[in-house]
Amino acid sequence: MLRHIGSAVLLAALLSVSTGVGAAESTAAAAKSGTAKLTIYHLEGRRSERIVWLCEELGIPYQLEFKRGDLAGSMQTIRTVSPLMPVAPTVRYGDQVMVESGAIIELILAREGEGRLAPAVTSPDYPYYLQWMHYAEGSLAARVIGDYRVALIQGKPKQPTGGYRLVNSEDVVRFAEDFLSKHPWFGGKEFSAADIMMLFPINFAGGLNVVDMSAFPHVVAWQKKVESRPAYKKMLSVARPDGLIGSPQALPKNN
Ligand SMILES: N[C@@H](CCC(=O)N[C@@H](CS)C(=O)NCC(=O)O)C(=O)O
Repeated sequence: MLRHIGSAVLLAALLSVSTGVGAAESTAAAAKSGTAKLTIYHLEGRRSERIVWLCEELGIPYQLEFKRGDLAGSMQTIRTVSPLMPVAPTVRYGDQVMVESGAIIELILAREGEGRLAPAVTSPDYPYYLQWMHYAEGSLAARVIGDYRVALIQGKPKQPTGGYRLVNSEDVVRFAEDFLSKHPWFGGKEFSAADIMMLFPINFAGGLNVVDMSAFPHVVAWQKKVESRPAYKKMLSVARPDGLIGSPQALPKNN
């Protein structure tokens, strides 16, 4: 038991604040405007990239706050803004502070999207869009990160015996694969914010060997397609200037 608690604490550190990456540099302000109403408190390579990417797709101004190369320092800044729920993304929008990337994206789209990056509510694509917007965190990230944590501690999770089989990381990616074999984007016919939501957990699943992505060619093709978008590349240049840093430890392949 003690071993498990110790491992969980170690993992929380790996996933968030303690990376052993060099000394803190001054806060990188990749702001497009000093007067932006949106400030994004960011950790390089983490979910806050979704908000930067969204803003780049929409062409709306934002102020980006993080300490380059220093995840612990960036997290310290986040703690000052959101002490009870220090996570990335945290944003300040006007005079309100908000967490939860999906909700932040919906807010920005509702107020500033002017109908972009989401199908019309009356479109047959709208239910798909909503499903994947929520699936990204609710089903996909939850399973993938849960399975990853268990696998780090005790190897690949075993299915319980007795006939009841839990949905696992392969299952949640397979569902995405099936959808993408019939639709070009998670929002149906057009690229949308649902694609922005889905990329982080898909990259986590494949990049850390939680799921063998070679079994899911439509997902891999979609990954390449979204990562080639100019707005995604712009996001990388401002929000991940030194590539992925402080990545959690990958699982052994085919573990
Ligand atoms: N469901 C949340 C998850 C936020 C979250 O857990 N972010 C990670 C970075 S990707 C984090 O800040 N982790 C810090 C920790 O768990 O201590 C969202 O989508 O915004």
